[in-house]
Amino acid sequence: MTILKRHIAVPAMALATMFGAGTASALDIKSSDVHPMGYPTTDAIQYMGELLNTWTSGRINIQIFHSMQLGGEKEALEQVQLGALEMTRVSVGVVGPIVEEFNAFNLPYFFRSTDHMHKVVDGEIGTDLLNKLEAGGLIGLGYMDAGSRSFYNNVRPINSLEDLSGLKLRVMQNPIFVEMVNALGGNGLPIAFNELYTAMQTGVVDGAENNPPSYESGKHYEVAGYYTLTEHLMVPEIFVFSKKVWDTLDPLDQQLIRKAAALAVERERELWAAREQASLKILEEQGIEVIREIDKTPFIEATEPVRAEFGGEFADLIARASAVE
Ligand code: BDP
Repeated sequence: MTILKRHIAVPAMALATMFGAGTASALDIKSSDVHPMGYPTTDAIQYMGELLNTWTSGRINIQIFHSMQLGGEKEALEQVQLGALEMTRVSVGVVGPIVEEFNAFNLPYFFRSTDHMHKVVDGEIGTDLLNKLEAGGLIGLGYMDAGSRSFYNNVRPINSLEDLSGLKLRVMQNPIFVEMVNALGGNGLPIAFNELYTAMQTGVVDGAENNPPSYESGKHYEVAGYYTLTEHLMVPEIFVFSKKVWDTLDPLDQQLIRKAAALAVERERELWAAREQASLKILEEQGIEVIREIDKTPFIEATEPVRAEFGGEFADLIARASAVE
């Protein structure tokens, strides 16, 4: 609450002076997210909307289409590229097919820690990649946290690499993740997030992989109760604005949106850490046995060909990111 007040109050005065003339027109930003309200990403975008509303005395607003109301993330990105939707928050996982350098962040066992990931995405590399999105019709506003992704399924508990053998596992819609699961001995199937629960329920797949908040919030544990913290991916979230719409905006409004976006990132990261712990607790209360102790070495070794194949195309970027301390 204190943070909310501080951020709303301070810039409001300065910005009111800048925008006092009120010549710019009203702007209703529609933004989509696959997660429900109450998830760190949706709460952060809601906060961004509150900031913009306050700073502009109600002239700029964000309306959130949450809970997959607008379908999956691939479609959402397409809508934003077309300008039919102003904004969306998606996983960097589905951005690789638009700007392939993003696949550096989608490589298994790439980031060494959350701190390493933050330093890379918040530094020059992360900014360069956000800028590259413009060519794809997107304005990158920032990266949010999404922890690490781990496997779950309804066939057997995963205690070793061998246990993944032959399992049909859903991945995000990007060939890199299909290859990753295949390299681990499973069968990777790209499916949109909004179709995943049913796909597991009907046996189209045996399971999937995700961070604890998504696994818990999507109630995937109801249909795939074996969860092992393999932590094979640390894929950040990203939120993007439609370049088509952006180019029609008053530069001062663009500045306001960027400022509110930066504060939304801070807010999401505060919420994320707490939510991860809360989700693990809910899972345990639901009787899900979360296997935390697993030797990751065989998983790291088995995915080496994926890092070599996909990372080879932007080896310089990978080397720069790896060198970030
Ligand atoms: C979640 C991300 C969401 C993705 C989803 C997925 O927050 O953006 O859509 O994973 O697996 O962790 O598709």
